[in-house]
Amino acid sequence: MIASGVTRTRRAFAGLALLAGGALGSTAAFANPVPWQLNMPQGVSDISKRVYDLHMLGLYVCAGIGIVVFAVMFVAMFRFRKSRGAVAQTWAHNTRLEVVWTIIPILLLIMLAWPATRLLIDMNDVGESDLTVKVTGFQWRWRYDYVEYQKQDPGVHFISSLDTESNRVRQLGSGLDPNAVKDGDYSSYLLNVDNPLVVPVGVKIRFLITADDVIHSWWVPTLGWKQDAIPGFINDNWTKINTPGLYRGQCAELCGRDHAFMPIVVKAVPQAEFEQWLATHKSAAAATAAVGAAPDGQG
Ligand SMILES: [Cu+2]
Repeated sequence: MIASGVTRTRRAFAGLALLAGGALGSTAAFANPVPWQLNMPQGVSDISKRVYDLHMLGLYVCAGIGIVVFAVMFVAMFRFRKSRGAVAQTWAHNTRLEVVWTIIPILLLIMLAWPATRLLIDMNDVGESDLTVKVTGFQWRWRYDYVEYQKQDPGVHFISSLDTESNRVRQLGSGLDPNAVKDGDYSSYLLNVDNPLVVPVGVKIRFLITADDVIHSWWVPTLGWKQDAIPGFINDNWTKINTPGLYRGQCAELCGRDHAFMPIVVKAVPQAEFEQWLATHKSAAAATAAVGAAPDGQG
C-alpha cells in the first residue's frame, strides 16, 4: 500500500498548505493554496490584505525579539563562560535597565494592538452592504440564501454539496486516485462543489451565518476570516472581493462524520455577470414555486 501511503502524505501536505495558506509570489498563491506554501494567503479583499499585513508585522516583531534575545543569550554563554575565567558580578537590580526592558515591550504591544484593534473594528462593520447572503451549515453541506440585493429580495437559494467526482473517489475502497480529480488545472479533490456561491466583485457582501444541526464554521482563507455557524445564533461577517475568481474553503469546525466533505467554493464574477446569473436563478426559482403551488397537484 505504498501508493496510498504516498497519496496520504501528499494529501497531508496539501492540508498543511491549506492550513498555513500562503503566498509565494505567483498570483495563484493569492487565491488558492498550492502545495508547499509556507505563508498565509494575502487574499482578494482589502480586509484579507490587512490581515496578512498584520500577521507579517507580528512575525517581524517576533523574529526581531527572537534574534535579539538569542544573540544576547549566546554572547553571555560563550564570552563569559567559566572556562574562560569569567567571574560573576555580585550586584542585583539596575533600575535604568529594568525601565528600558519594560518600556520596549509595552511600545511593541501598542504597535501591534493599535492596527489589530482598528482591523477588528473594520471587520465587524457589516453596515451599508449591497448584498446579503445567509449561509446555513448542515451535516454535511451548505445552504445559501440570497436574502437581499440592492434593497430587494432576490428569492434565490440553493444547496451546495461536495462534487460528484470527489464523492465517488472518496468512497472506501473506490481504488480511484484523488490526485486525478481536477477542476481545470487545479487538484480539486474534496475542494469542489456542485453549486458554488456566486457573488459579485467590488460589492460589499454581508454574510449571515448560522447552522441547522451542529456547529460548523464557514471558512474561505482567501477572504481573511472564518466564522462559526451555530444553531440558534446568527453571526455576521462581510467581504468585498477585488478580483474575480474561484475561491475555495472548507468547514472549519469538526461537525461529524463527513466534516471533511463539505467544502466551500465562492465564485466571484463581475457585477453585470452576477446580475444575469441572479435573474436566471430567480426565474427558475419562481417557476419551481409556481409548479409546487399549482392547485391541481401538478409537479
Ligand atoms: Cu461542518
